[in-house]
This record gives sequence, structure tokens and C-alpha cells, in this order.
Amino acid sequence: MISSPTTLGLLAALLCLSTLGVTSRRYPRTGLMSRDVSPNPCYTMDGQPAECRPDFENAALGRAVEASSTCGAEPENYCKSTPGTEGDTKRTCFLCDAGNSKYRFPAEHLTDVHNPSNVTCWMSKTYNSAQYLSNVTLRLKLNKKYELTYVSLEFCSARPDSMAIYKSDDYGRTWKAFQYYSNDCRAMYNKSARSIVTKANEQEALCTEAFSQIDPLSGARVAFSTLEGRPSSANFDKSPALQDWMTATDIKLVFNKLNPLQDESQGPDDASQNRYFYSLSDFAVGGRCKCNGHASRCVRRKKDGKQACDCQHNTAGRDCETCKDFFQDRPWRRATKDEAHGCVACNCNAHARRCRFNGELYQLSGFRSGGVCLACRHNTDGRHCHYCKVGYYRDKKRRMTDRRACKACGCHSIGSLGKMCNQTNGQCICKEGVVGLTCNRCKQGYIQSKSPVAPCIKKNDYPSTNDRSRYRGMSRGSSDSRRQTSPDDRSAGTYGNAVEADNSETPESSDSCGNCRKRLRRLNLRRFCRRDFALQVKVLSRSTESEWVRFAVQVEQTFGEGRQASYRSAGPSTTTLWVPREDLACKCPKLRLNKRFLLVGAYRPSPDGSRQPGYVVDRRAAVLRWRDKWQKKVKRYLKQEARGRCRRG
Ligand SMILES: [Ca+2]
Repeated sequence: MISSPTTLGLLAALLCLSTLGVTSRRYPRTGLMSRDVSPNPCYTMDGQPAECRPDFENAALGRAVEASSTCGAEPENYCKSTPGTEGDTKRTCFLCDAGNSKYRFPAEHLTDVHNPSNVTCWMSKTYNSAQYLSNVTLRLKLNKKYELTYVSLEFCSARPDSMAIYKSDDYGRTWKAFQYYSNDCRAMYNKSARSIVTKANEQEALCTEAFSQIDPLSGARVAFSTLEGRPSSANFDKSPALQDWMTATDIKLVFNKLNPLQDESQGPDDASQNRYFYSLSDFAVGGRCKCNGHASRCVRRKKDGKQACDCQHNTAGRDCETCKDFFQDRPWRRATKDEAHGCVACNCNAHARRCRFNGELYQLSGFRSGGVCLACRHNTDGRHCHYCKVGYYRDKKRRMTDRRACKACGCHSIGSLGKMCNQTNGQCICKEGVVGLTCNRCKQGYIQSKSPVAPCIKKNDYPSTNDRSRYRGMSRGSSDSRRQTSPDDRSAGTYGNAVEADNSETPESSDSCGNCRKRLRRLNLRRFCRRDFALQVKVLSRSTESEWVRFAVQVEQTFGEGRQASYRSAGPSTTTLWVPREDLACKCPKLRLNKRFLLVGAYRPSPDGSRQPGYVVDRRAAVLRWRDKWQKKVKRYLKQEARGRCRRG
């Protein structure tokens, strides 16, 4: 007699499927490759990541089982009832002695190789009567998360009256019921035997009264399928609830009650006192080492000897449940049949080794990229280390990925207004009357003074002859001017070259504002495509913080991509805009209180630390006074972006 044809049928099908899975993985589909050079199953032949899983296995095989009770620590007798020839039951008694290899029934026998022609059994201590409930537990530690499809038990004794299967998915800290078996579900477990699983209770354990009869007296199998009867089982790939339900690190069997033997009422005798015990020959759990679709095998880890997935697709963790360091551009996801969801490296232009994921930016990017580079090196800065940090400018002759892509501004400590220079051409901001890329020379018509506040003064304001000794080395074009006559002059660098300086100046360098105002008000598809954010804001307040001006703004609308195309903030959400003071002096941008603006720009860390919320508005951003027509224009851009125009452009 077998417990259930349907359950076993499913079991056979699962085993069959798993075998097929193994075969197809080991031998490449093309059949051209030999067995030893089988390709990595986690990648397609053309190198694309693909969902992969470890082989299906009996995860219990060879593992230790902790039994709360095992017979034979002190030799004891036990008796078995077997059907007699005339419909009666016959009793035969045996010895259990853990010290005797012939008569021992240890827990190892539960998970050894099951050979039907040489069955090995574990056996609990014997009990006086079935009336005295005695819980006996068996715990199997898998020491790794597995996704289990079945738990299968084969009995050497009669099946218990009541038993339960529990699982833990946190290495034994908490336990959940998997399945109850009882002749009376209501009395024993307060469960209905007629419950069914619906979408709403997919993680609920059921109770069945079908597998608890005393017959057969030995050899019965009870198999629990974790997926059977659960609505999402066909779509298990897309059901996190069911994936959780199947996940286990430990399985515990609790035998709550024995089945009373039919002849117990005949009164106790010697033999009846030791006919009550639990005994199983096989405890199998079928499943796969859980790797979330990102590994095809589990291996023993070198650092701690623990079993762990051999993670692919740039994932990490024992179950490939996170992204590897630096592969944080997208959130981690489990692989599915259709999409491997591998982790993607942050784009840091080869200037950073670490990055972190920012969900807000990911959403703003239309779910394309959310990585923020940390600790940009080589004097770079920004979310992707894609521009030069303050005090440096782009060397156009080198690629952005070059270690020397950013050159020091070298702004003159006296001639310039600060350490910042124009990031594109390296022009420092000069004090009045001072010119030169690094503000190291006096303008034509100006001569050097000794004042650090006004290092170059108009010729007409030049002091009388008597005072001249206070100003040195300023005669135009004079070779004397190159003399380094005092420490002051040394720090003033080449101020003495005032004549040459003026002639060699480009017209632009005298006005560091350039045409920034115009550029800031320009918005085209190309600029829109490069953005990290597009917002409609209203300016609430303004304050100055050293080199920066801080604007508190209310975000009235955010423009994303696809379904997120445009949405109004749920409530009034405020954020901070940071504008370099020197830019604001050029009216780049011209932000006015209580006015609305359309803001399109790239992410940069705010000056008071990258963790602070807010946006930096530099000269590459577009800042436009809000007009209703922008609504249409931005939506048009979003549509073009959705059609892939950005990628082509
Ligand atoms: Ca066995």
C-alpha cells in the first residue's frame, strides 16, 4: 500500500524533470562540445547572462539528522506486530543495541543511500503505550538555503497518528509549519482537513487525514509536495510568496502521537510495553541549492567552509542575494526565464572603485541607472566621476577616463577671486584689472600694486614717485619686472609680464561669465537625454554658504520615463538647489524667489556632503522660467526618449 498515488506521481514527475534539467545543462544544446568543455550555463553561447540553477538533488542525502530519541543507548527489546496467516496479528521481538553494529538503529540510517533490497532504519526509544503522547523530533540541517519541492518519508514502523513537518528559513531561529498529518486534524492541530490554498494564503500549511492510518504496519511512504495545490505553482518564477514558501535551511519532523495497535485493549503484557516507537528508513528532501537564478552550482567557501552559491552575473552573497561591490547601478533582482537581471557596474569613468545605489536617481533616470560613484579619484567629481572637481578643469586632449583628464586650475592666490576656474577652458576668475588664464597678469592700462586686494590698479591711480618704492616690478615689458625682489613678488608670480599678458589674452578670458546665460536657457533633446533629473520647482528661499548659494525649492512636478512620465508630488516636497556663487554672480542661473522654473540637469553631490538631499545646478544644467508650453515640450522629449531617439542621438 502506498500513501497517495497523486503525490507520488508528482514526485516522480519532479524527479524526472530534474533529471532532464541536469542532462540539458551538462551537455550543450548544440551537441558540438565535448563534456569537459561545457560552457557556463549561466551565460548563453554569445555571452549574454541567462537564468541558471544548481542541479536538483536529494538535499538530505548523507547529512546528519538530530533525533530527540534513539533506541539502544541501553540495550532494549522491541516487538513488532505482523499480519498473521488467519487475519490475526503476530508478534515478534528484537533487540536494539547501539553498541552492536547488527542491532543498531542510528539517525544516520535516515539519510543513507536508500536501497529497497537492504533497508536501514532509525528507531526511537520504545514507549509503554500509545496513550502517553510523546513528541519525538527529527531535525535536518541543510546549512544553506534550499528551494525544496518535496519532503519524503518512508516508515519502518506504522505511520504515526499525528505528525507535522516544519521548516526554518533562518537556520533554526524561527519555524513555520509546512504540513500536518493526523487522523483528527481539528482535535490535534486545530485545523480543518478540508482547507484549500488560495492566492491569499499561499504560505499556509494544510492538514490532511489521508496518510495517518495504521496500515501498512511498515514500508509506507508519506510525501509532501511544497507546490502541489498552490495556485502560483505554475508561475512560481514570478511569485515571491511561493519562492519564500519553498525556501528552507532546516526541516523538522515532529511525531506528536502514535497510532494505537488494534490489540492493545487485550491488556498489557511484556510485549505490548515495547511495541510503541517511531521508526523510519528514509528521510529525503528534494530541491535545489537556492541561488536566485544566478549560479549553477553550490560550493564550499574557502573563507569559512560554508556552503555557498558560485555566484555569476556580478552577484554576491551565499544565495547570490545581492550585487557585487561596484555593480550597484541597478537594484538586485532574481533571475527569471525571460530575463537574467544581472547586476550592472557603475559608470565611474575608471576613477572610482566604490559606488552605491540611489533609488531616487534610479527612478528619475526612468529605471535605467541609479549608481552613484563614491570617492572619485584623479581630481574628478560627480555622480559618474565625469567632471573635474573644484580647482581643476578638463584637459580636452585626454579622454574622461584618463587619469590625467583633469588639470589643476592653478589660479593665482592674489590675482584670482578663488580657486575655482571655468571647467571647460580653465579660466580663473580674476580680480579687477587682472587677466591671464590663471589671473597672473595685469590688464593693459593697469600696473601692479602691492595690495593683495587690488593687485593691479589703473595707471592713472599709480602712486606718486615717492610711493613708488612700495610697488615693484610693474614696469611694462621691462626685464626688471621679472626680478623676484621680495617674497610678495614671488607669490605674485608673473605679474611683471603685464605687457605680454595683455596682448596674449583671448577676449573670452576677461569675462568668465561667457555666454553661460544663453546656454543655461537652452533645452534640446540632446541635453534632455543626458539628464539625471527634470523637475518643475518653485523657489522658496535663498541663503549663502561660503562658495555656494543655497535655494530651498518646492518640487511641483517630476518628469521621468514611461509610466512615470509625469507625476505631481503627493504632497508638497521641498528640496535644495546649490548654485556656485560665482555662477550666480553671472546670473547663471537667474533664480528668483516665488517664481517657477523648469530644471533639467545631471546629478552632482551637494557641497555639504553627497548624502544631503538636493541638486547642484551648474552651468551644464538647463534652467528655464516655467511656461505652460514646457509641459508639452518635455512630454514630447519623453516620447522621443521612449522611442529610443536618445540612444541614436
Ligand atoms: Ca535508510
